[in-house]
Amino acid sequence: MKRTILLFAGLVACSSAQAVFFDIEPNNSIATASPITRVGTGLFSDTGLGTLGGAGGDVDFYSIHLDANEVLTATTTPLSVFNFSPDTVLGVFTGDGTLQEFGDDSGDGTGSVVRYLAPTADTYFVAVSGSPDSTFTGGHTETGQYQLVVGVAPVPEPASFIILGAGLIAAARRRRKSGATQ
Ligand SMILES: [Ca+2]
Ligand SMILES: [Ca+2]
Repeated sequence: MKRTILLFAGLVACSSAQAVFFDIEPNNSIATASPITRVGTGLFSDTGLGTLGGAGGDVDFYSIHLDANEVLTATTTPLSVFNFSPDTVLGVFTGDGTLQEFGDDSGDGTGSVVRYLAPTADTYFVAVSGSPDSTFTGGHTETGQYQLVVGVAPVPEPASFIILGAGLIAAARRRRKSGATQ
């Protein structure tokens, strides 16, 4: 019985940080962004399959909530021709439409990476478009399927390091003391 409960708890812990999000058209603007829904708080990762559709000019916006001091990392991998097509660009926007981060080619292909540190708790927007559409307004002819992976991690505050450090020192002292009495 105990093992069943532990297994169930483990499954809940695993599933709480994972889901799948979708490229739901129309999502060519912040106002119509497809949602990436976080479950719980803290560490999070999620993946979705998106398509730059039509004859080009498609842009896909995704919304995600970030707390203050959380780092968002997003990557696209071209799938129609692995690593090369569609040639993507990636952006992170605040709700007022201001582009905060931009990425084009990363690594050995034409997929993209962006990293962003959220200054305040808010809804932010990850945008995927085709190269060379650096304004995310559809100025490109790229088409095809891509994988979008999104990860979120809180940045530890300096105070946490101090508390953690103090805890480790205290634990080491306790261990040394108990070792001395044996
Ligand atoms: Ca779209
Ligand atoms: Ca690119």
